[in-house]
Amino acid sequence: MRIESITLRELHMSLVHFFETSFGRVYDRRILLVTVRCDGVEGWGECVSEAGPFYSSEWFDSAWITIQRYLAPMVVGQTIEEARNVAPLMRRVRGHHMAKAAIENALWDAEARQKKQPLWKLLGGTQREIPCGVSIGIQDWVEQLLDKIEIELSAGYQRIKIKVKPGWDIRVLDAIRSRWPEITLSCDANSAYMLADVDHLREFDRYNLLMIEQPLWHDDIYFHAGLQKQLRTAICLDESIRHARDAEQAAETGACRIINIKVGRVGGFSEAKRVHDVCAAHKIPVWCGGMLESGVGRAHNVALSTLDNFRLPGDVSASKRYWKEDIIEPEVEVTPRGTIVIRDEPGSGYRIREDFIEKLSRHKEIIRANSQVSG
Ligand code: OSB
Ligand code: MG
Repeated sequence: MRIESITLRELHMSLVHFFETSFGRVYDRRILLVTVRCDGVEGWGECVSEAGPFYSSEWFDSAWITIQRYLAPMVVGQTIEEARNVAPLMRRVRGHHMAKAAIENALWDAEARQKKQPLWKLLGGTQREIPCGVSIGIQDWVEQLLDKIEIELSAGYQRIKIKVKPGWDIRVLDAIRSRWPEITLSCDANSAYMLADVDHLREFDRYNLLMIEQPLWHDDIYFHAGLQKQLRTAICLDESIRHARDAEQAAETGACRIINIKVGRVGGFSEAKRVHDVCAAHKIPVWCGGMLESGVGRAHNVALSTLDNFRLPGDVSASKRYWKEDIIEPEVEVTPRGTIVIRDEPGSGYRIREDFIEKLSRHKEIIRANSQVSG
């Protein structure tokens, strides 16, 4: 595959409902789309960095400029055998996983289209229907949250995950369990607690949770291992798993019993597959996390979720939960059984609505061969 050019686009899309985590509330998203052109075929990827450096140190502008100044010049004009061979070309840049993933994933998309194969097969997936859960943000009132849970349960979702933080946790879990003693329920702290909160965190054990996600620091594994020994509830790591070696370390230290894989966080499909394989070897089930993606990233999450160790419902849910109108066709839909049925068309299985994307675009930049790597 000869990489002829990389196009960056910035789109603005309003969320149907605001989304609040322990680090803040968002109403809309700046979507960064990456298009690669190889041998006349286009592949699409989405950079999942958020508008600000809160979930991770990467954010929209840092990703854009890192791709423009460093990553794109390292790969444009190069010829690679397969999409997974692009990661070594970008290795000199440290970190910036979400920026790298957008390029690598766009190349996987292009490779699948070139080979007229579904992306999920190219990735090595086996599951033809994937289980879905939802992630519900912090609300203004508990009643509002209960109403939302009711809606998602009626839609068929197999697992409800709520965001928690000090002051929005025990009282909320209590209200949910009083109404629904049996549903599959988890919570995500996005690093809102400290080791000194261990007694408080032990109260979570009363609610029969499937897991508690990332209770402590975003970059910690060691202290999570200490915490896991003191909790009955399984810890799931999200933020602190940046690559396969982190997953290995988490498994060996007993820092968690479950891992959430976000393809952007680990730097692309090839590393996501390695994290998946390390977890499988250690009998740690994984599930696919979400970053409020547009259809482009969502379709990639769907494809990744077909790998066989994705054994728990992911945060991969229907387009309409996020957007009035998505940029792919058909939109991602969830069955009344709370699953997504995998599509068999070549590529991601979803058509990119280029006209609509053009209408939503605020900025566009094309990087072609001969541009120099700065610095
Ligand atoms: O921690 O999983 C997270 C969204 C933004 C940043 C971090 C997280 C999330 C979600 C949303 O939980 C999952 C989704 O896309 O629905
Ligand atoms: Mg999380």
